[in-house]
Amino acid sequence: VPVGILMWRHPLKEWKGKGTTAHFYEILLGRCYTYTQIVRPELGHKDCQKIGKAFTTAFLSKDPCSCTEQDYQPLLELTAQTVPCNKTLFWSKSSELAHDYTRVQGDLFTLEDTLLGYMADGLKWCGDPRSSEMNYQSCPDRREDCSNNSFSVFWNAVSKRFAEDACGVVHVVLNGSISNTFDERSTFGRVEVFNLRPEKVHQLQAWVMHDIGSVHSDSCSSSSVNNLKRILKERSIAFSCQNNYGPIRLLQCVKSPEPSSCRFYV
Ligand code: N1C
Repeated sequence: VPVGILMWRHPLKEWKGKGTTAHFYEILLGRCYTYTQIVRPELGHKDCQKIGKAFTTAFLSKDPCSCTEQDYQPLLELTAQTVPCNKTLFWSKSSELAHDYTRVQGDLFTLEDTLLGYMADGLKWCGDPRSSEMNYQSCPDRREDCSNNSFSVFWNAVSKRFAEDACGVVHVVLNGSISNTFDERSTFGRVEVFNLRPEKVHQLQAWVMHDIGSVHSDSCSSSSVNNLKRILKERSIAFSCQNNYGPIRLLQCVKSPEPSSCRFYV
């Protein structure tokens, strides 16, 4: 028998989206150790080997288009983490700004400032039912292939838990330079808002930030933000909103010190 035939394997299915991030498992483990040993040494007891295994077990050898939140349950249990009340920061279409802010305001947590969010941030992953390996060639695209794909389902599950765990006054950074400042189809609008627990979340405080120099397109009084206000009212959670919240504005200005809109700070 020609050697070539013995070595033949099922080709992995081709999807429209980019494949698993190269060195996915090593990055995952490295980030787990960085987080639990250096960023938050109080979590030094977490077992990163076990966490890494639970992560890959959730999606390997499975159809990446029929993923369920249940698949990630063991991983969620191993990465349980308490965020203090009043310290949760959500964001929507404002990832960079929100993370810039938690970097200087170290007591606030976005999901990426918790262990599991930190590990998965920016990575892509999927498996294949006919192989025990990751598919580095392609993964399902949320729009063009399927919405129940391995990473969309993951972000839904962890965002849900993050919101369920929140307590006290919680915050959200929204992008006022796009038309849909509050987008009901975003993870924040679809998952997080509906999983806040009214019995322990007293208020949601929104900060609507405008890009420096952009035309003022949406603000606290816009219809999309009013929609958020209405949803929260129905859920008995108080709402407050501030345009261009000073401390975050200052960070925008540091990154873009020229425009006249920043002169106030100089
Ligand atoms: O859909 P979004 O924003 O409103 O999601 C943001 C919202 C945050 O409050 C987070 O807690 O949902 C959580 N979240 C993440 O933390 C996260 N990290 C990376 C949701 N999605 C996250 N990603 C990836 O960004 C993921 O691939 C998802 O599809 C995008 C969502 O970004 P968005 O539309 O700006």
